Amino acid sequence: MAEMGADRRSSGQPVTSMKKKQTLDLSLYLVTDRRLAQNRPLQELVKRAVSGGVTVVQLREKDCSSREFLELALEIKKVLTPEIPLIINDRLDIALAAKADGLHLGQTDLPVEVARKLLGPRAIIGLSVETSEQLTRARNLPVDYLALSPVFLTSTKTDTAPAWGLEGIAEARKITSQPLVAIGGLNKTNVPEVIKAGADGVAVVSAICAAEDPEEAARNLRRLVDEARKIREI
Ligand code: TZP
Ligand code: MG
Repeated sequence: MAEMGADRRSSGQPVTSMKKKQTLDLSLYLVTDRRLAQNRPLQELVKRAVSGGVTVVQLREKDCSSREFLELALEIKKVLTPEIPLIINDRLDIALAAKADGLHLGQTDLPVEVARKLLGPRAIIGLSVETSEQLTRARNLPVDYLALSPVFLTSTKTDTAPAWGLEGIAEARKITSQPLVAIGGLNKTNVPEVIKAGADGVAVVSAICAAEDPEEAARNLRRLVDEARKIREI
C-alpha cells in the first residue's frame, strides 16, 4: 500500500511529492460541512476560503456514502494548491484512496498508532483531545497536532465534552509543546483571545461554511489570527 504523500513511478520507488509535515501551518483550519454550505458546491466554497487565507482543509462529512465521500475528496483536492493539506476526518480508507495528506481522529476512532503504521511517516495525523488527561497521554503519540475540542460550546456539534474555555487553552499550552488547534464556537469575536491564550491556530466550521462570503470570512479570520499572534510574540 502506498504511503500518503508519496507517488510510485515506474521504478517502483516512492517519490515524495509534498513536504507538508515540515510546513504544517494550523493558522486557519477549515472543517467542512455541506449542510451549512446551503446548497453551494463545496469545492467552490473551499476554493474561495483558501483564497481568503485558509491554511488547512479537513473534509468532514457525516451524511455521506463512502463512494460520495471519496468523490468529494478527489474534487476538493483539485481546488487545493500544493501547500494546503487535505485532511480526511475519521476515514483512513478514504484518506488512502484519495491520497490525501492526512487524517483527523477522535478519541474513539482508530488508535493513532495504528493509523500511523498504515499511513506512514509523512502523513499528517491529528487527534482531538477533550480533557487534560487525554492531552497528557497524547504526548507520546505519533501525532502532528492536537485539536482542543470544544473550546466553546457550539450548535454545529452538540455531542461534545465540556468546553475548554480560554483558561483551558492556557492550561493546555503549559502541558504540551505539541501544535494545538482550537475548535468549537470560534468566530471573529473570540479568535484573537484564543490565539493569545496559546493556540497555534483556529479550526472553524460555521464561521466559514455558513458565511455569505466564505472568502471574506476567511480573510477576516486569518487577519485576526496573524495580528493576535504578533501581539502574543511581543
Ligand atoms: N469538533 C468539536 S466542535 C466541532 C467539531 C467538529 C464543530 C465546530 O463547529 P463551529 O461551527 O466552528 O462551532
Ligand atoms: Mg471522528
